[in-house]
Amino acid sequence: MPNILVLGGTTEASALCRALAEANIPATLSYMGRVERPKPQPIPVRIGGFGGVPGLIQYLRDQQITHLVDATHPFAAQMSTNAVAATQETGVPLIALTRPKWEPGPGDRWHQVPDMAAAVAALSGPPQNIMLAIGRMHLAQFAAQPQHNYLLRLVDAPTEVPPLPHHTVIIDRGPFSAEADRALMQTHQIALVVSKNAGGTGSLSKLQAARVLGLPVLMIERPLLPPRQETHTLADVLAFVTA
Ligand code: 3Y8
Ligand code: NAP
Repeated sequence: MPNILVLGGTTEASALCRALAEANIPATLSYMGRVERPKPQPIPVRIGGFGGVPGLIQYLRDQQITHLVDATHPFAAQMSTNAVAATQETGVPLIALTRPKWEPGPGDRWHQVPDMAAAVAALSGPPQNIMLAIGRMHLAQFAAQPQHNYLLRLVDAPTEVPPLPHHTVIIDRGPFSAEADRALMQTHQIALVVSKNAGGTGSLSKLQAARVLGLPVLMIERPLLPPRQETHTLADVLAFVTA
């Protein structure tokens, strides 16, 4: 009998959990516990780190996990790296459910940078109204460019004031709509949008809005991950976990 562990936190992970529940395949979804109210799921959920690779190895063995599905966000590089190491050690089969990265299309004005530090460095110009749609974890890095007016979109209200002298906080979680994002950008007279290349549909809206408004986008490329089996489709994952 399969016993699946899904590393979640994405739209695709939630879709997989619905499919596993419908197929009556025993599975557990794992959240890190980053946000106050993670999305309810149709299968049992565990919340919290495992304790590095050793902790994940212990969990896989204690829970007799038969397959590990890494459906984390493409920027969750540490979790994905740990999943590769722990499954190499235990022999538990691993597949990653990922989404294709976004590519610029007609009308897009992208400036692609390799990582967060390069994005910060790219903002060394005169003050602008900038939409930082990258969440909470990396905000402090942008204190190196205090001259801008930042529009911050966060899942939860920040526990401490972000270290940015001029900022406005919007509390909202995706998925978002292009129409609402366009209105938000116009209200705040946004001149530049900073985005991770997350892929998927949950935060595509800001790119669609930027395209309609002819705004430039500073696009942060995904971190490198160790090689592992990957798929973009639920069907492949369901076949993998029932093989
Ligand atoms: C805790 C669990 C689902 C999953 C929905 C997706 C879409 C909506 C869009 C913007 C971009 C951002 C952020 C974002 C999106 C989906 C997906 C996605 C981006 C939740 C969730 C958890 C998190 C963690 C959170 C991070 C933050 C990143 C906000 C649930 C809502 C910016 C990534 O305050 C914090 O500490 C937030 C941390 C990691 C990145 C950061 O650096 O701050 N996601 N997001 C997961 C856990 O505890 O394990 O409640 O659903 C999930 C979702 N957020 O099932 O429908 O699939 O990507 N998440 C980015 O892409 O840039 C918002 O504002 O335009
Ligand atoms: P990360 O930097 O790759 O992971 C840091 C540590 O957090 C991991 O080593 C692990 O701790 C713990 N962790 C991460 N994801 C976990 C999970 N699903 N279940 C249990 N523990 C987890 O991860 P992150 O970027 O902070 O992402 C955290 C969560 O938010 C993930 O579920 C991810 O899918 C989701 N998310 C992230 C982003 C983003 O932009 N990074 C966007 C949307 C959703 P231990 O070493 O102790 O096991």
